[in-house]
Formats: sequence, structure tokens, C-alpha cells
Amino acid sequence: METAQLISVFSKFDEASNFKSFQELASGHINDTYLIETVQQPKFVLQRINHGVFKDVPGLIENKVSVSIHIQEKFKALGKAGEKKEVLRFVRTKEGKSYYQSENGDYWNLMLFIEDSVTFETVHDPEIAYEGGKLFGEFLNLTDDFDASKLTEVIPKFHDMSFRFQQFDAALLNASSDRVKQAETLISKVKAFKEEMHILQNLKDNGAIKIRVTHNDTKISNALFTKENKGLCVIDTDTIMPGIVHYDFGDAIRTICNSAAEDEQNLELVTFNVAYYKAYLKGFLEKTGSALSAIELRYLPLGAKSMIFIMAIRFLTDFLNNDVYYKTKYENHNLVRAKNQFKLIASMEEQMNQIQEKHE
Ligand code: GN1
Ligand code: MG
Repeated sequence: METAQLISVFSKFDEASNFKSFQELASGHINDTYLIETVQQPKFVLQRINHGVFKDVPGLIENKVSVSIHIQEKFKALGKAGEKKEVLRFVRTKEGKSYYQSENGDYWNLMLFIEDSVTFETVHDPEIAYEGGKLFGEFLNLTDDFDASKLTEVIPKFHDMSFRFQQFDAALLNASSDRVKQAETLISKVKAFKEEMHILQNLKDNGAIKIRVTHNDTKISNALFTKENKGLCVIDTDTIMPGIVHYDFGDAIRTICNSAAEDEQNLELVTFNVAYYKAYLKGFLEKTGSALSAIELRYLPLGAKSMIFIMAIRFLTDFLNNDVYYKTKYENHNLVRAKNQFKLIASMEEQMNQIQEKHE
């Protein structure tokens, strides 16, 4: 990204002046994100939304801006009760729009940077798991009265299991024999899990589980914490859509309970941490417990397993498709990610008794 191009985009937004420098924040797999410093404060986060992946960017922006405003109003009404909490604040363009589209068709949005925060790619402290549970639980709570049917489904069938299996089957048909061979063991695992991995999908489809506003990308690196390790703000709200509680519970568990990063190659380092599961569950239920039905509660462990599986099948599918979706840093990156997620499932399965025990 050229500095001049970035300055030109930045200058289209209101409040945007005195540009000093920028740096890329490279942790996302889909969008391009830049931290912008200005001569005076504040700092900003400028984001180019990948419109190959997100087909309806105006709908996506409308989702996240309206949910942010909803939460801001809740904070105002409730007061922050002594806890420091933040919500993303989007800056409008000088023309009053919540995104800017450049001449080449790219979509951009600008947020205020949240100061004095830290993030975690992996968790090494049960307090972070507990605080993460409270933070994502509160997100669900604060959006409980937001009409989910008003949200655009930014990626249709994003967590739909049958859809992910269809994509996997199609990828398998077209994949190179070399990639199929490398993925052989995982391919048979996918097939073996098919039935179990449709249980939640079927319950959702027949209306047994409530449709809520869900974040859909609750990996722990999408939570900001204060320097004192308290949950501060939920970020990366691009995939806010209607969904079930299990998606958000599960994706957080997937990343909090993995003792290693999602692309750790040494599978011996990848184990499922039950103590963190319990800590996250405690925080999450403190904020949501009374709002969840018996069926929602009962299926939380399967929710976690299903979300780990969804990522496994998606990474594997992308590997079979020659890496067309996720950003990759090396040849087998998606295969490594998929192997890592299957190892996490295996480790979770070994400890399922201890996990279930918390739900009886
Ligand atoms: C992608 O781009 P990022 O890192 O926020 C993906 C998520 C996956 C995640 C895995 C739109 O999110 O679904 O959980 O990678 N987002 C999309 O790390 O596909
Ligand atoms: Mg994301």
C-alpha cells in the first residue's frame, strides 16, 4: 500500500487530518487493516473490506454501525457501572456516509483506535478466559433486544454445516491429486464426523434454537482487554449476522482453549485446556445464563466442537481449492491450520467427560 494512496483515502473521512504515519495490522485473514497515527491524537484504524469475500459491503457496514450505535445507547442508558467498557466507533466520510468507495471499487471504513488495550492470540491465564467469557456474553446480552431479522446476512450460510460439506465435496472433486494425497487422513476424518456435525444444524433448521444477533468471529484476538486484563471491547464486527449462541460460544472456546496458535505446526503443542473452558463458561454464563434456554445450555459443548470442526473443514476446503480464500504465508498453511483444528477436536474429545460435567 502506497502512503499517498492511503492518505488520499483517509482524507475522505470526517475528523481525519494531520496524518503522521501508518502501519499494517496483519493478523486478519481476509481484510487489509491499517493503524493510522496523526500528529495530534486520536489514532484511527482504516480498513479495506475484501469485497470478493463480502459481496454486500454496504449491508455489512450498515450491520456493524447499527449494532455499535445500539450498544453505545445501552452503555449510556445503563451507565458503565465503574467498569471500563468500549464499543467500536465508526467515522463517517465528509459526505456523511459510513464507508468510502474509491475509484477502483474498493470499500473503506474508518474507526477510532481504542487506546491502552491489549490482545491475545493464545491464552495463558484463566483470568483472560473468564474475562473473555464475560465480554462476549455481554455482547450477546446487549444485542438481545436488537431485531436480528434487520441484519443483512453478509455471507449467506456462513456457519451452515450442510453448506460447508457441499463446498468441501466440490473442492474434493476438483482438487489436484497431490493435494488430495497430502490431505488424505483429514479427508476421511471429515467424512466420519458428518452426522454428529449436523446435530446443531438440524436443531437450528427446525426452529428448536433461538436465532439471535451473533458476532460470528469471536476468536479471542477479536477481544480487547485493558492492561489489567479486564475485558474492554469486542472488535472485528464484520460478520455480525443472525445466528445461534453456539457459534459465538464455540469460536471463542476454539481459540481460548487451544494451548497453541491455530496454525501451530507442532501438533504436540496443540491441546484443549479444560480449565480455560470452565473459566470461559463461568464468565459467559454470568452475563447470559438467565437468557439462555435449557436446550441452548445443553448444547454448548457440541457448539464448541462444531465450531472447531467448521474451521477445520473450511481450512481444508481452501487447501483443496489451492488457497483462494484465506491469506496464507507458505505453501501448506491451510493444511497446517486444518490439522491443528482436528488435533484440537481429538484433545477435546479425550476430555469430554470433564467438559460435560459442567453442563449437568
Ligand atoms: C477469518 O479475517 P479474520 O481473521 O477476521 C474468517 C473467520 C475465521 C478466521 C480464522 C469472513 O477471520 O471466519 O474464523 O479467519 N472470516 C471470514 O482465524 O471468513
Ligand atoms: Mg473477522
